[in-house]
Amino acid sequence: VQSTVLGYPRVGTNRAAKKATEGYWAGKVTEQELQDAHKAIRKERWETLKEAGVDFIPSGGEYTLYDSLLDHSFNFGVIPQRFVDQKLSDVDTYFAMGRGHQDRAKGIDVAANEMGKFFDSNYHIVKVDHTADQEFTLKRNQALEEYEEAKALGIETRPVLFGPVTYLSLVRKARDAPADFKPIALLDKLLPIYVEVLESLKKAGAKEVQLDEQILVTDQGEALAAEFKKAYAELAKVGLPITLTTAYGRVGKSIEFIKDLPISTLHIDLDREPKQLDAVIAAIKPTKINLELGLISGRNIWKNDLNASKALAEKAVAELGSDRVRVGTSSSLLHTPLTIAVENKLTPEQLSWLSFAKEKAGEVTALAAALNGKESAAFEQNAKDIAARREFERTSDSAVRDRVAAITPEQLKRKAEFPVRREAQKAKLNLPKFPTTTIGSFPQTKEIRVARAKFGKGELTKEQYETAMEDEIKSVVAIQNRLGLDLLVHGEPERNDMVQYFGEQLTGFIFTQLGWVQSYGTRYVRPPIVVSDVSRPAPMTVRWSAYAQSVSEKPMKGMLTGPVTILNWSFPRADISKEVQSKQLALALRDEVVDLAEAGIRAIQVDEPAIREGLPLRREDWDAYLTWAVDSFRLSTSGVENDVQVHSHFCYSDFGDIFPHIQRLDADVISIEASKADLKLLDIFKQHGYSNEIGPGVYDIHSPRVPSEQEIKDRLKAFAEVIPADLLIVNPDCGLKTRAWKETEESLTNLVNAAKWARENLQ
Ligand code: THG
Ligand code: ZN
Repeated sequence: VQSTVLGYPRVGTNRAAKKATEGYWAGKVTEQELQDAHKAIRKERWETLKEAGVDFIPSGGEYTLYDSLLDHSFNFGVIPQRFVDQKLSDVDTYFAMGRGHQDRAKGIDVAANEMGKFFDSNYHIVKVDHTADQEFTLKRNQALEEYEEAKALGIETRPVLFGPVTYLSLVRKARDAPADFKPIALLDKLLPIYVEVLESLKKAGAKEVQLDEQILVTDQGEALAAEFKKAYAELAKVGLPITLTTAYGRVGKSIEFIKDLPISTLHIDLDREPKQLDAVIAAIKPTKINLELGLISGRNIWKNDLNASKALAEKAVAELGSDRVRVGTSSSLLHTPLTIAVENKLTPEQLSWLSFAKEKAGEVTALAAALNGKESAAFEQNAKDIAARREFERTSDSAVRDRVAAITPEQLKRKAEFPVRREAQKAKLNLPKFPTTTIGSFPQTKEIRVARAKFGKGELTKEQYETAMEDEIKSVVAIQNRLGLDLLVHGEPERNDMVQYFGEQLTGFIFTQLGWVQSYGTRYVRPPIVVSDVSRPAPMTVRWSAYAQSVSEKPMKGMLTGPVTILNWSFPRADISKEVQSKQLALALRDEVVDLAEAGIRAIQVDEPAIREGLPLRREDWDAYLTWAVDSFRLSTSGVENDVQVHSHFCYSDFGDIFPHIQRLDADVISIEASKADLKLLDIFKQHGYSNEIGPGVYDIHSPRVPSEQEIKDRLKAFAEVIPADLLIVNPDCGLKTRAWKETEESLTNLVNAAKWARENLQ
């Protein structure tokens, strides 16, 4: 039984990748130094996996300077004309495609390709535009280059690429392409590039290639049988054994055609979907296909129960024989932090529960060794650690458990229906028509970050820090008054990450010092870890919101992160369901919402930007998820009187398919991203309608560009054609923390003027 790791974090020790790349962007690192730094990180990764004893070590298309889907497009010569026109160097063209490029002096201003969430993870891929007449050329053979780079270090690797069907399923079609064009139609043109890469790898001595076809765990994958058949028949002609990998879910019915593909090995996810093992074994048993068992989770940070994994693997060995079975990670380890070895604030007990990428590589090889009949100390230690964790899990907080068990249907409902609440809120808030507001955060200036860092290091006393934050809040309130906004916010200067901030104030979470996980490009997050039952020992935000209200005549909106988003952007515990964890969070937030209202806060926003991202990949699983996700939101917001206006905000607009569930949240006001040129959102309204108040973002905050007053008027006019004018509120499309003050003030001035115009001119 051999061992495999599908992919590994790209961050490097001490976040070397981020430092090198951002240093290059800032002009402080030369291109040669940039490339050398990344080469050193690749070496470090390969050596780590080699030392761990992994048999199949990944190389090629899973390492990247920005994003690996972007790499594939660039390598295949898919460079939209607007980037070619800038005449930048290759590496600058590549970065421009990922993050845009602006250089006023040189007259360069080109917007990035769109980003999208990678399956149901918090990682973003860059989706390059493909035209209907797209041509492909092998501009760069990255898989071969990196295979040879590893070989020169004496390390044999398994080159990785996205499979052609998943590649074409994930990229974007150009905006001006015909409506019925889908990139998958380009398959015939793309296959010769893959053949060329596979031939070069075979010639260079590669033993096999790993083609990632995660699209096979989606419903969409089921409709692609013909494309898979065609693609793999073509690729198999090269004669290089193909390992086809799936991850993030179950292959489901698609196994019926997968088993007939001319591949040598199939990889399946047994972390998320252990139940699929029997069906997959039964399907491939009569074939010659090997089975790679994705047992060590690429999605969580818990130590694997090696004995349980061994039992599953033994089942496969009994059916297929040990030559046909391999064990590995369930997905790339890109979603996990690098190593627990550098964590110095976690207790030995906590550390004994956890396993990050490096430790997971060790689990993979310990499991393989055990299956090969070799006793290892690691295996024995694992059994002890798992037993200790199970013991800990039994020490539940009975008050929290009882409270979740006692949730009643009444707790999921506001006291009255929306029309009644609306009248009560109107009387209390006294807002004009087309009320203006913002999503919550204002620019996080350097001074704010410095103050927070100093407080963290003990260089500022609690009192000094709180005074600094209060001064900032006072100033943000004054600015909003000067701009003429109607519903104010405190600006969130006291917050770091919108999930971490709440996690830190709840019991049941632990935090890493250096557990960085890539979110996109050079941006990382440190997801909190849920380790036990969650509760709120004390109010979390009331002090700041109450202060802000005390220095404002106008109503102040309280700001919270919703239960589903806190859970999605954390590492959940594995011993109880996400539903229960989400409800525990919801109860903690419910208390906060009630406390805010009692402190005189009349509007409270509970953000759920991750509710769409957490949607299961299989439609048949949607209802179960949406039921508890929507119930959790309702539980957190329904404890208040009718006159408290509940808001919610969603960052991504791709929720056409779940819009009825957004309605079911029954927030009094929602704000959503709708500022992209194509305004797909308006179609959704035309189709479904929406009965509560709504603020479709009137401009895109993700760019420093200031929208003109006319532009915002035009947008409001377009919205008013599909949404009743008296339900419309006026806001930017997301929080302003990544923006500078200058453009923020200019943009909001235009927004306020456009709203005044709307009051006069839109019925
Ligand atoms: N929080 C969390 N997840 C998220 C977002 C978030 N996922 C989706 C989206 N927002 C991702 N966006 C970002 C934007 C900026 C950064 C990370 C994710 C970022 N990170 C800093 C960095 O890499 O330098 C580190 C920030 C820190 O010190 O904590 O800028 O808002 N959980
Ligand atoms: Zn947002």
